[in-house]
Amino acid sequence: MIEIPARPFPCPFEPGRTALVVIDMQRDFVEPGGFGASLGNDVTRLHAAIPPIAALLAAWRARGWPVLHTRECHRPDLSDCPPAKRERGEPTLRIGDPGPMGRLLVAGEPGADIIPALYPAAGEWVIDKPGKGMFWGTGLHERLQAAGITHLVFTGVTTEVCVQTSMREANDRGYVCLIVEDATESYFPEFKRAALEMIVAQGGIIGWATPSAALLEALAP
Ligand code: C5J
Repeated sequence: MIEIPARPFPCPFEPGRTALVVIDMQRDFVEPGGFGASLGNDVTRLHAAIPPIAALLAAWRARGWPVLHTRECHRPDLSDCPPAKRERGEPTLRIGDPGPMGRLLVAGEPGADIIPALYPAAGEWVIDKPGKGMFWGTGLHERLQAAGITHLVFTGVTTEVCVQTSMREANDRGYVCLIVEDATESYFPEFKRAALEMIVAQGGIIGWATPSAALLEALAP
């Protein structure tokens, strides 16, 4: 067992039983013309998380540790996209509408895929999820248990939506959860800050937080 310097206190880390989780680093959130942009967001705000995630992916891959990517997307017939989700607000395009990267947030479309800089390597898990959280409707808990994974390191976008929801779901299921502060981003810096504070408040009520440099240094041989 390794201890990672973290807030609110050092975080236990089990080599080999800790999956790196990369949440929704999809073209639809990160590139112009996708779902994130259709909601009026400045997608360039998410780009700062790409180099730290790439560094963490390299560290996990070098050690042969488990990596899990998620994609928020729906079946082409949208049978797993509730009207309450699709019809909300006044976006320029809705989920399932055709855009410059194909139909928004639809599985198999170019926009729903992961950005080239962080593309999954052979053998890494890719979980398609219809919700914000990675456990809802995915069977992921059973797969993680079968693989003996007990600890999760969270990265990806957006901090206060899919990352925080997934981390809360994981915390409730008994996983030790660490979020990497510079490997997650939001369209709203103030929401990112608040989400990180919520996670570590009250003695780490949802989990731990640390910068990527501290994590990588603690893992160095
Ligand atoms: C959002 C996500 N923000 N991946 N999805 O709708 O955070």
